[in-house]
Amino acid sequence: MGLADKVLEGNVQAAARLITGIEDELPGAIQELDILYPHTGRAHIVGITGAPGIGKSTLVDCLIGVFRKRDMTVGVIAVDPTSPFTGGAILGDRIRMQHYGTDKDVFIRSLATRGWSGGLAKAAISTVHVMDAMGKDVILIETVGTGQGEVEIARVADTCLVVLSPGTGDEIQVIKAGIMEIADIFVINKADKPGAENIAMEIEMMLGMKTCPHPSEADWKPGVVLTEAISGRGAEELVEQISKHREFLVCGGGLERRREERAKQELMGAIESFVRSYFHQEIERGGEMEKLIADFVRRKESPHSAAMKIIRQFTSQFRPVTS
Ligand SMILES: Nc1nc2c(ncn2[C@@H]2O[C@H](COP(=O)(O)OP(=O)(O)OP(=O)(O)O)[C@@H](O)[C@H]2O)c(=O)[nH]1
Ligand SMILES: [Mg+2]
Repeated sequence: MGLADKVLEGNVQAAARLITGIEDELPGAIQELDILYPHTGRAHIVGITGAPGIGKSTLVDCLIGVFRKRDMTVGVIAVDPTSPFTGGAILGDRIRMQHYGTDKDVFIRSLATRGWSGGLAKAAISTVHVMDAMGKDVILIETVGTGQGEVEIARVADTCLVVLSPGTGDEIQVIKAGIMEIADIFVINKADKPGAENIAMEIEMMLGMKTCPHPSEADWKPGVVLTEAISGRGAEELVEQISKHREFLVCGGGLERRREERAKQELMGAIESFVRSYFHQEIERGGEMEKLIADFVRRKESPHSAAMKIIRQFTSQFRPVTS
């Protein structure tokens, strides 16, 4: 039995091995993913983003609890864009979510990144597919807010939570980083600290001025939920909001639109990685490429004209057969 078949049976070890293969970009893992793909598309994908230390992992822990009470199965992907040498956040996530270490219906996985790049989103999307194929009802993706990266990860999610907390000056950052656009729900965590209500009010005010770029989602007004992840207060309401948002997406066509958007992004990613590795091999192999590179070095070709020649040659090999 192959890895993919075991994953479809919900085998955790097989899923873990497959995800490691995906991270290492092993060709075998990509083939297994191909087998899984028709079995995906059922899970609700929730992105959770916000500044370091804002309480995302603690919140994820609470959310798992609420979903489990509703008899829903959960997958968690903790993305750590910090240096692999610090390792702090990964360890932290493991410790904070260890409540569910023995629950077979909760599958938690950290994705170590080697610098933030498009590759991260690719590994995250593929990991989502694995958990989806395992039959997880909800998949939570925790990511640290670092600007561009979080916008990228937001595209992976059906529902995106932006977590803020009092006393961090986040209110201003929200506008700066264009976070307004990606938030489906705002979470003001650490509501036990003073100032939470004020942030909520500021967000509400900003929401009044927001325009939605997608007509199918223009009717959604992002909710603002106050939570206290250390005690679990607000977690039920947050799950309610998440369900409401899903319902809204399903009924209004937004889910289709988001998934189409994601499919395009995935397709582009697949094309890019194929083309990159193809040309990388070609350059390594030398041959005709070598002459072009030599011309390029001697300034006989510009980068653009050299690239065009190479691409023309490449596309002629892959021209579709017309009958
Ligand atoms: N007072 C208070 N502290 C909280 C709350 N939620 C989380 N914390 C604390 O905040 C600290 C950071 O929590 P994490 O859940 O690790 O935060 P995070 O956003 O996942 O952090 P990174 O993954 O490192 O970005 C921990 O010490 C938590 O106990 C809350 O609601 N109130
Ligand atoms: Mg964390």
